[in-house]
Amino acid sequence: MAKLLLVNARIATMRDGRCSMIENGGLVARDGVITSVGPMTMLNTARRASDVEVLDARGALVTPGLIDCHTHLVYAGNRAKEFEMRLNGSSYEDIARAGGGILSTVKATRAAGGDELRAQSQPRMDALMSEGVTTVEIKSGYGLDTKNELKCLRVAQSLASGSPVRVQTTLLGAHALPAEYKGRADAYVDLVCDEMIPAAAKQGLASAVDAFCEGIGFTPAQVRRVFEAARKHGLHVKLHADQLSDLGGAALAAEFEAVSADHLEHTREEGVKALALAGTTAVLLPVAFYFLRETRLPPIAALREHHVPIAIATDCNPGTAPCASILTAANMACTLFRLMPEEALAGITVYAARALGLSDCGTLEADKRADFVLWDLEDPAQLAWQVAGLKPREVVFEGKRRAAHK
Ligand code: DI6
Ligand code: FE
Repeated sequence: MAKLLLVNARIATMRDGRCSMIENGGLVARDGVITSVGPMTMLNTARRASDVEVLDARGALVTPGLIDCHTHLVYAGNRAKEFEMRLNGSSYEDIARAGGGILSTVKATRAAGGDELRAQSQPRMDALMSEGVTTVEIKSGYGLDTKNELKCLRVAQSLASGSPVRVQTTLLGAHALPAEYKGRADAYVDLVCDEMIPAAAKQGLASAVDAFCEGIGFTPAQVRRVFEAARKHGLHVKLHADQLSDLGGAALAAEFEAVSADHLEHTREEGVKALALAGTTAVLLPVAFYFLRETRLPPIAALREHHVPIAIATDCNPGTAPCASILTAANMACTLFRLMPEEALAGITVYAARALGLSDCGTLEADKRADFVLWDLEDPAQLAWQVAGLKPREVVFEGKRRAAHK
């Protein structure tokens, strides 16, 4: 059995969302799973057996592996032209209604073969991993027909093969209405429910289903049908809810016991209460807020008051968040949404795991995966304080050491 012994570490376990540190701590992992964590004096540090690898942290700060729980990082092309259009005064919604936006990425993504799509997506995955990300959620949503949605999910899964990172895939067939279904949104929703969801479930290509509930996306009634189909196939649900307008998305997600409701800028207190009752995690996406220069803040005070767990993610996508940096998202969660650094760090570890319905990662405790990151930092708050440019000393994936990307 492979055993790893981490010694001389300052460990922020993130248990209960807290940054409280174990000074002079250590951790024992066996076969990729943590068996104990605590002060060095309490650990069984017997290291005579030849199969024990000792990792001397030399006083490094150690956090759980970071988790990006909301990305659309598999896509082809870029949207720099639309960025220029917006700088000249068009709105994101105007561009979408004129057939640009998501649909322009759909065109490029459909045209790309699987290898090409993988080659274009890989650098975004590498960028996340270089910051200490050990688990990434990736959504489809730029294929918008069965063949291309499944292609995107396969490419997403392939980014994890030959790599230590864990990928969780989500089918987002109900992201936008493809041009060939113009005026026939319900027929497209039939395709999502009757073909895409069953195929993705059968082929093991997705563990969750998401939808874009919005004026420029799908109505609550259509989302409901998508969720019913997901439920029938035993998949988790999550929702792009109340990003640009309040269609009651948070309450709808809660009604289906969604693992997460994401964005939430326009969610009102009833929606927050519904999330709390359902145990749904709120995922906040400050990079999209920044990039669209939004002004309406998500209901942070109400989320805190009702004890809704808050996760933070990049939303990495070409239209509203061309950003493959989880630490930038954590920083913006503090600067733009006024989260405390401890909340931001919990948002990219323990609560990000919860937003994915994962109970085996996100904290450093016995029985969790031995995914952790060594940082040459004094204070864990520095992870959210620094604006760009922070890299870990080393990342350990399931108890296996891997030198950090430079
Ligand atoms: N909300 C978003 O912020 C992204 N998708 C979504 O449903 C934007 C996707 C894009 O513009 O390409
Ligand atoms: Fe998104």
